[in-house]
Amino acid sequence: MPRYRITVSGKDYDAMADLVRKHKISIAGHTVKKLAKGRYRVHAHADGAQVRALEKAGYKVKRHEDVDKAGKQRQAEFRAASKKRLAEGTQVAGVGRYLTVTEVESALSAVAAPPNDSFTELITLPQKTWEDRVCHAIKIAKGDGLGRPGIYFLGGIHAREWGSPDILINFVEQLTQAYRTSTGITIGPKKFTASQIQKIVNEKDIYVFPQANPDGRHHSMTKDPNWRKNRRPAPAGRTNPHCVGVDLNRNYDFLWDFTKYFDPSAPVRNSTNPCDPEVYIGPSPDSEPETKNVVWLFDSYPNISYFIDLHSYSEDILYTWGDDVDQTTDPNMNFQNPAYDGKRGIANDTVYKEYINRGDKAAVVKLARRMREAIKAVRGREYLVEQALSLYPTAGTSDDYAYSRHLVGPNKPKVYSYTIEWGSENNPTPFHPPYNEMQKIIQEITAALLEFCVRAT
Ligand code: 0X9
Ligand code: ZN
Repeated sequence: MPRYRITVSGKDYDAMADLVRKHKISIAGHTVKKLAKGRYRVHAHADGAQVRALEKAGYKVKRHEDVDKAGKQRQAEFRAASKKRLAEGTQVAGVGRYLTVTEVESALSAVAAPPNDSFTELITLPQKTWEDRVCHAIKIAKGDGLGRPGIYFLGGIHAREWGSPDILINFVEQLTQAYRTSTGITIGPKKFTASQIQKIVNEKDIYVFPQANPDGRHHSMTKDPNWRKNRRPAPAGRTNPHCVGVDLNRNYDFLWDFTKYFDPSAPVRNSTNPCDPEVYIGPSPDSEPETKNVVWLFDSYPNISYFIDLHSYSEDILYTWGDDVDQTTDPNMNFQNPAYDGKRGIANDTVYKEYINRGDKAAVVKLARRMREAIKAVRGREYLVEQALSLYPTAGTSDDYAYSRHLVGPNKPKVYSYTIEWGSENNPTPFHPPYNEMQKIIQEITAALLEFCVRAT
């Protein structure tokens, strides 16, 4: 049965929460838009029967493209651009279409090779993926020494969000070239001076892990365009193709066992069912090789104090927390306090809210606004700076895990954390927009990341 991208609006918080807890709808874009008179609107994927059931239940539903058909169209464009390139003999990565999984890896190796090798290091991640792929990250830094802040950018966790690795490859290519040649970087009207670029590389350690889920991304680019999870084999006896894989952004060790920590009526976007096509949390926290690789970088480079995970879509810059509404007044009301088990995750109640230190909140929001301004300067797109929670709480995500590390483990540094959801909900196939639009997104997010590197101290 065809599945559609839909815009669905409901009359109040409970109606929206029911989309997840009662109707089991796959929410797509992150942001829930607040409309007039208490109504809310969100993007989702649903088949015809689900659309009819929602309409019957009183929701307003607008149907957009058939997601599989439109996704196949993107794949076809990608194949056609590859053929054309081959025929023309152009092997330059990044020209005219998304990079393949292999090209992301080779582009990263090229950036780390001479003439950049005196200020870069290619890092081989310790865990091979389920399909036996080896992943790499890059460290960009000239010199070393105590007190250098580490900044960690991650991409490619969700398979269908094709553009995050492309953004990060563009970022490392631009940064290393400008540093090596002592030049500035101009992105549309936005300018970074040569001296700003020198300072980033001479005074900070930049870690970039562009493609953390290569198996999933390859599957999405060549088979099922809407694939989100990794490719962990299905449990024995399960033949439904959706029983393959874990949602890596539900697998981190932060409130992972959501059934224990959340209110049973909270609309948590997590599932214990391996056959859930979207948000299966995995058999145990940090069970996946891809998750372990992300965590390994935090453990191996303890000066990392900033983290941004790139996702799509919605044009948002999200900051911690994602499990409940932030509060800055009661430090005892926190994710580690068992007195609140079974009570978390209802956005419009006062029973539980997640504690964040007031100074930290001010600092994360300030930097998020800097990124927002950089994005806007490129071509006017206005990203929203928001708490990650939205209406739907989550557990086991990278941003919350990264910021929680210093609260859980002794001697772990504090990591200010973000998720950027690039790309507009008005793009067709917004998880992987047509490449001419993606090129513009690459520019604006590169500007945001450079601005972040300038400002994060
Ligand atoms: O749900 C997610 O994993 C992210 N959205 S996406 O559409 N790319 O899947 C958002 C994660 C935001 N962070 C938290 N909720 N903590
Ligand atoms: Zn995502």
